[in-house]
Amino acid sequence: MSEALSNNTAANAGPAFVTAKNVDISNCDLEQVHLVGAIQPHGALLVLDEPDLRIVQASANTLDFLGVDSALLLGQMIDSLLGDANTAALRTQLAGTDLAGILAHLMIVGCLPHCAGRFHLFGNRSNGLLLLEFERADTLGQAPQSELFSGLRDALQQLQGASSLRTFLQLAVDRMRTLTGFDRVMAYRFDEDGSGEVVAEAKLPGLEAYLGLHYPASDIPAPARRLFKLSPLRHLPDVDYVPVPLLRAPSAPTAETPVDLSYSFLRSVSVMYTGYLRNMGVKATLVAPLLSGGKLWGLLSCMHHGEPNYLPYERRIPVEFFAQMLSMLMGDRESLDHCAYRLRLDQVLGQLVGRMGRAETFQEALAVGETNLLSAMDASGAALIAEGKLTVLGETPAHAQIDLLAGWLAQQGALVFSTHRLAHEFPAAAAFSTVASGVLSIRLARAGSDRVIWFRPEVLRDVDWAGDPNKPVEIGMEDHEIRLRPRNSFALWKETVHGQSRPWLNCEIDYAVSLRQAIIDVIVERARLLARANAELERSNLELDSFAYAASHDLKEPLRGIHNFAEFLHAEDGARLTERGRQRLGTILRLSERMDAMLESLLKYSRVGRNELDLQTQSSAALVEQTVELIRQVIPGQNFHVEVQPPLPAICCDRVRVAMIFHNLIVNAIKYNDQPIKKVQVGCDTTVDPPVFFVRDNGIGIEPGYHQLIFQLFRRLHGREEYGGGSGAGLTIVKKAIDRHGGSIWVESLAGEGSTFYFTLAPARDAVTEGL
Ligand code: BLA
Repeated sequence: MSEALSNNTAANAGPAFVTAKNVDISNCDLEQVHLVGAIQPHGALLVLDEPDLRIVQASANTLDFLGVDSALLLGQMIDSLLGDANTAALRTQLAGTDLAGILAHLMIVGCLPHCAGRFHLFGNRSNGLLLLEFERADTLGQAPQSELFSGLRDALQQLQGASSLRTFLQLAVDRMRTLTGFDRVMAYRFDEDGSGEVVAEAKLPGLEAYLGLHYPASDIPAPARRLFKLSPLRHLPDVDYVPVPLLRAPSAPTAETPVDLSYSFLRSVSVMYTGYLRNMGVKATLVAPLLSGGKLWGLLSCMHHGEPNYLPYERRIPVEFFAQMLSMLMGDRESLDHCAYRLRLDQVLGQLVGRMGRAETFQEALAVGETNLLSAMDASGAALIAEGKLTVLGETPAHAQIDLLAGWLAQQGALVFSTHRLAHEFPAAAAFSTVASGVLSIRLARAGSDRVIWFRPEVLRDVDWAGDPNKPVEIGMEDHEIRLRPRNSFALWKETVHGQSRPWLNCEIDYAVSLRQAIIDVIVERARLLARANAELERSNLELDSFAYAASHDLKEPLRGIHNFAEFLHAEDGARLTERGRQRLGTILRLSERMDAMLESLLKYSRVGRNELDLQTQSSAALVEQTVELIRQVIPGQNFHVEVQPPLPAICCDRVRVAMIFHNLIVNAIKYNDQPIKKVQVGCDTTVDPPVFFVRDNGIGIEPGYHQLIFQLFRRLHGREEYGGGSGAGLTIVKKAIDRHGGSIWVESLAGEGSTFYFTLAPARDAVTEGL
């Protein structure tokens, strides 16, 4: 026997055998099942060199199977086995076929020099070697072709008409059982974690049902899964077979790697698998992968319990064809199942997009009203986090918990994130797993935590395992060596699964992605419109400023004329006027002076808007200090005290305009003040972004009803001569200078209790349009 041989007797050792000395449960995954160096006995295998077709390896059963002892075949050309005619036909076949990545049916050979039968000949090329597999051609017991095809056609029609995936799979297993004659046929679906569940079953009455049972991922290790992708059908006709070793020419180096049997149909299987099958009372198997959308969705697994069951090639062909047809129909069927739901979600998406176009804000469109984030979506709650504000719908975790989750989601970085086992990935979520074991979330901005999150509650689920999933193997003593064996007991093992919700469907994730795109389109469009409106506003402001400048500048000259001539009149002819006339002349003079002061203010106001800002970083403390110094010089004699509260930050601003802002606010604080000692405090809250400056006084205060009016041009709250007069433009100019920096100004005050003016010199941080 070959060293690499794997069989069911414990005496064998080699790379295919797993012992407890080098194993934990994960090393089933390491077993090189494709390098097993042996085949099952229902065929024969030769390994040839090309191009001369010399036999370098032969399975030990060629005498029984093909009439020539394998020892005699080794080193010979293939003609010695096949005869000239067959060899010539084979060469023609080989010349026209690429045999890499496939086991192709090459031809039927008969009239061999040493043997009477007819054989199917299959071929595969790998690592520079040609593998030829022989299986007996069977002419007995075949159904006529027409019967076979009409059976398949009926099956196809029924499957297409199936109303759900469940009925589809039931039809599939029923039909598969008729086609194969196996005692039991199961549809087995893989879960994301590699474990699986029997989701449909057709069986002989009286056999124990496996329907609904779950099997752990380790029952079908990775090497076995890999092979599913390579061959459309796997067959083990007799679980108790004696493996047939592959023999090499005596001259072959013994250290040579065993030939790769990944594509071989006859390959001998792992003892772990046969051990497992025996434990299940299985005598023969046939397994076909089920693919959906190109991914391994599950298996069609056929088992025979009473006796071995060999399906010759002629009968396997329709089975293989049927299994591939099922895979093709599966993808359609799965998406069809959710068709109505998908349609409803599409409708809601359309409505939400429409509403976002009309509503003030997208938050309002998504969270208020009959159609909202929760409509149609199979979720129990939703949260919308936008511009730092949280809005919730339905059943959700507490606000602080949502904040915590949003922070974690932001770290994950994905545009779309979904899980139906949140606490497994984010342990802190265990605290709210009853409401949110399932989470689907879309990110709305590149930075920041703006996002939509849908929640699904925990669903406690009972899983029926076929035996304890945590102990898929048993350790036994054989030949004084400890060996792993597939577990013996398939006793029902019930487990209640915690911390999981229903999984999210593809159509739900698609919907979330589309909604995300729609929200982002709306945000971008809004930002674009806002930018355009701002640009227009800026232009019209500039025009207005130019107009104000021109008007006030041009009006000043005629006004000066009026004032001068009135003064001349007063100086030269004043004595001749009546008392009333003199008084009227005095009024003309006063009014023209006032108008001049107003025009001057208007000029200043327009200047604030017209010229570019000269932005430079400077110390606001120094700026305030110089301003206060200046004020001391222009209003001497007043009893006032300005207290500057540190720290005042360094700021990037236009020095002249900001000095003017502080100047106006501090002068107002002294002017509108009837206290014996006029106190002014200047300071800044630097803990917020942007920092907020304030100028506080103990003056006369402003009634709340006037808090907006005071910023309007030439708006005065007192008599013209009260509180030192003035044109009533100071605060308007201050506001304009602040607006130009992108900041804002507001006042807190009550009549008689002093006022505090607050202002910023930069725009408020806007999280939504930031970095989409
Ligand atoms: C292979 N195990 C397999 C295969 C299936 C299963 C379908 C592939 C069979 C093939 O390729 O022909 C398991 N079959 C199932 C299950 C169901 C079914 C779960 O019908 C459920 C209804 N197997 C074990 C344990 C081990 C193990 C405990 O159960 C090892 C620790 C190993 N299984 C194992 C190995 C193979 C395998 C090594 C590969 C066999 C081979 O192709 O050589």
